[in-house]
Amino acid sequence: MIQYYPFELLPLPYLYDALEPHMDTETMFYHHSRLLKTDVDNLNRLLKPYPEFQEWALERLLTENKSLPGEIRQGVWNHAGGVYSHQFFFGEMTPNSTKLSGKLKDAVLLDFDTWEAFYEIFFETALKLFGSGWLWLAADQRGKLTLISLPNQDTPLPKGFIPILNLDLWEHAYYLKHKDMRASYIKAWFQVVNWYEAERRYQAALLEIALRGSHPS
Ligand code: MN3
Repeated sequence: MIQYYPFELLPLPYLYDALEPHMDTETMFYHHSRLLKTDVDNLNRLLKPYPEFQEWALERLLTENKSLPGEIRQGVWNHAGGVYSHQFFFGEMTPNSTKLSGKLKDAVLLDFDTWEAFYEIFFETALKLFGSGWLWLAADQRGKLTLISLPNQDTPLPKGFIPILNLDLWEHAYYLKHKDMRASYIKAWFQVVNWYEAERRYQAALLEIALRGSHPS
């Protein structure tokens, strides 16, 4: 879904308590209804005096961020990044049991050798990210999977990567339930990843890469 100003707080695709016991109700409630809402409101506030940029889709505000006026560039980067990253994150979790499958499974095995090796490197990279930020699993221009650690609300979009999964590693994402034990949060997140959604995203990424290839910009 392509989104434009004024941006809205989109509902979660499940109830706040649906991911229990892995993702607790209180964290999901505050994370969505307060933290994401704040990013939505701040992004709208920044763009309100700039009708010319209200026509830009959410992703364009990130991919072409450097073209924005200096006085709103960093703020839009932060809050559009927050809106994009959180919608993406909330959209990739499910109370249902799913399994890595399809083309994404083939790519994981090709690029990381085994599921166990993928899990371990993902886990260790997420654990090591210093401070607040996100770990992204993304496809590069050739469809190869790569892990990208980024600080704050930064996204890998401006460098042409196509995100497949992202893990919120800000303390607000886990502190209420897991306190300072980031490792137990990462394990819990793996229990609720929607691998069917990840496969859908990866297939869409492959299509986008094929289209880019046939229409070089
Ligand atoms: Mn967050």
